[in-house]
Amino acid sequence: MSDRALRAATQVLAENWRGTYTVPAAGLYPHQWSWDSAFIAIGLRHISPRRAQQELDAIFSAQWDDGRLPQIVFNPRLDVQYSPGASFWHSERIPGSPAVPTSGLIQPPNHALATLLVHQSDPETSERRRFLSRSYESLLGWHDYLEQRRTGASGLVHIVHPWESGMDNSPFWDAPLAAIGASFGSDIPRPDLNHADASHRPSNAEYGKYLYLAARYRDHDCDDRDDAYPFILEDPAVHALLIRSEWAMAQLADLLGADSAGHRRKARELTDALESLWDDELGCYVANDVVAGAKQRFRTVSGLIPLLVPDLPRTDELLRTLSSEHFRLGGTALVPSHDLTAATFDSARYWRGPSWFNTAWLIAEALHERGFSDAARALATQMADLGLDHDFPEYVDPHSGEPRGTQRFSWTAALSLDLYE
Ligand code: 9YW
Repeated sequence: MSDRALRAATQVLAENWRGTYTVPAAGLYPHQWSWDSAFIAIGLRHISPRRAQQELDAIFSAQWDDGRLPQIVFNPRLDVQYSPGASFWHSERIPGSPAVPTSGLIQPPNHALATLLVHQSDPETSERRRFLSRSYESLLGWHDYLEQRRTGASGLVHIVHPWESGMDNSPFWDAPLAAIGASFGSDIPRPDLNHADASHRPSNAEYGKYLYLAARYRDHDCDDRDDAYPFILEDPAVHALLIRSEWAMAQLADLLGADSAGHRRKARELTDALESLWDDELGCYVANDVVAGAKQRFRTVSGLIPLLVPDLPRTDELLRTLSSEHFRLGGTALVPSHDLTAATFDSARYWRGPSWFNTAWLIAEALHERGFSDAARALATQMADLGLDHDFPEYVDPHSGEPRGTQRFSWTAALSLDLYE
């Protein structure tokens, strides 16, 4: 990689480092986010394996007694800068919460995958710090939580809030949110709008529903036992990342001399369950609304991420969809978060069209592993160029490549380091 690119990305990660973890972006996201940290660690391992381990240690040390890894670990001193913060969740009042203030929700399970990659980058430091054995114990609890408390009769893991998908305002959530009559009310704090253009962010109506659901989940002590809870969704990317992480668990178990057969068995069972989210007409996986019993039939990048799953029966169809007019791989900036031809597509607004760097990295990885090295390299080069040219944006307009959201965004910088290997 060029010295300039290395220096620029390293600088962003240094600015956003808070001693034991990295914030996603200094103004907009001033706390630690769970799946961000895993992506950030994947990049950090190239400049400091020790810091990459600390990044994951910090999220593991906020684990709840039931095994969940929280969506956000708050810095309580910055409560007014982000909503909803520590004073909304009051996690200290919830049984089984950790010593540090956190959100009660979760984010997609990319942590075992990150742990494996971080360990492999410097096994000696990892051994000295007992990183692998400590992380493996936390990850066992995390996957148990997902596979026991968050998996229904379908065998698919489910989320209880759009934030848990990591793709907050995806069209997948439109109908399920519309079906919820209640909202949080009109007095909705939006400190995010001090840092990003309102037309790039979710709407106030969406935020009303987000806060309503978060308050309801919190008021039931985040115990996953609210029978009439109105938002239970099965999402292809969340499920695919769990499968991929279960395969990573098998490798971690082998490295530790533990039993790996159970992990492989689970990974295969989870892969079988994924088939029920396949939509033949759309040529991708879709989300399922468990409450309404209705598929959410949209093409989104979430429905392509199963490409990362080993031995996936739908690989050829997914590759066709990725190259089709709907996502135009190679003919547009990165991979759009939503179908370019859909009426619901919006090139600027968050997860309804813009291209994100974490999902591009996941797709590039999948292409690389499947032997499409040219396509993988082209995507990687695009990621690196767009990152450097636009000061590491949060996301970009898929048509123009123009930056959207905030800038100096940590996973954009971190993952660009990974691609220059
Ligand atoms: C928010 C931190 C997070 C990401 C999510 C992204 C966004 C938080 O930012 O959610 O306030 O909307 O959607 O994937 O983890 O970078």
